[in-house]
Amino acid sequence: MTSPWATKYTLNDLVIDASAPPEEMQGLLKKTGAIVLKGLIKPEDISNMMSDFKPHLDALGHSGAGGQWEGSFFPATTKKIPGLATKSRTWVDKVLLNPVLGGLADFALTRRTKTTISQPGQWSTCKPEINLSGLLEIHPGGDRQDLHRDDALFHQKVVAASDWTPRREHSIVTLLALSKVTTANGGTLVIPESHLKGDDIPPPAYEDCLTVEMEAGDCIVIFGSTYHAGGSNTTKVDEPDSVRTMCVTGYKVGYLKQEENQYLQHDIEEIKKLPLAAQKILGWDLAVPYMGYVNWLHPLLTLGYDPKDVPQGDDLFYDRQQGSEVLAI
Ligand SMILES: O=C(O)CCC(=O)C(=O)O
Ligand SMILES: [Fe+2]
Repeated sequence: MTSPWATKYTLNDLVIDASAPPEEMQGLLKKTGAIVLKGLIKPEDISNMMSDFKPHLDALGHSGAGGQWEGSFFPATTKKIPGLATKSRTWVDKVLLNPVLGGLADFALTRRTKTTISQPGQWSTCKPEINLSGLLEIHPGGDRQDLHRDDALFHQKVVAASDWTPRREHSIVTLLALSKVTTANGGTLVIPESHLKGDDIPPPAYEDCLTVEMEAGDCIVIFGSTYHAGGSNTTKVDEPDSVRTMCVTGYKVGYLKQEENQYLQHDIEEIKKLPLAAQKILGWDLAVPYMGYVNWLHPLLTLGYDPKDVPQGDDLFYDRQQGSEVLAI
């Protein structure tokens, strides 16, 4: 019997040029639940990031030493580095503030609702923010992860649907290749269209997956409700392309808790040095209306901003622009 998770897609069907129009990317993502952006990040930016991450990777010692993780979700041979925002300015400028990734996060995760808190019927727009950031480097011998939907973190149950509709996703995750990514070195396993299949049927199996192979600079974008897993690294130590280095950047709906707690992860003095747009998407922003205030006021004030440059009063609850053209999403 054919698996209900079996897909008609091949890897090539998920691939789209990183310079394609946003509507095309969104259309493909809605249909498949996962897309591969070809050539998103330039080679010199990849090599700058690798130089920034090298001391952190070296500090972890020999791969396979284990000790970084107890349990099965990440294999012991996976080297993991957290908190990229204060480890690589290139990551901040080219990945965190990447307009293509930011645009896809906005598309899937912005929430806009007519609310009544202090005034009747006002539009409030809540922008996405970072869910997690990290380097995931799978070394030889690493076993594949369990297949999962990242949105399970948010206690989400997926209901089957024939088409994708707004508000289905609670998060999206992006995995940027910093090395060549192959089937042998642990390419991500993904099940196209699994985002439209419900939790009322038995979960999928590895046979239902495609393996995503990429060149450095390519990036896979996966909806929070799409089944996926890191692959097994079946290569031998020192074989060519035996180390799979990927940078994970996840986004979530602004009013949900972050998977990687940015406020405790980073040295606040380092956060103060980042551009405003980076500070906001990392979480030093309000999820309008009024989620995440400090001292009843806007959290950006904790980074030393002048109160006159920061929203206050009713701007903490409602959009200043209350146009009727605003769509509820
Ligand atoms: O490493 C990968 O390819 C996927 C990682 C992943 O899905 C996760 O850590 O949630
Ligand atoms: Fe995942």
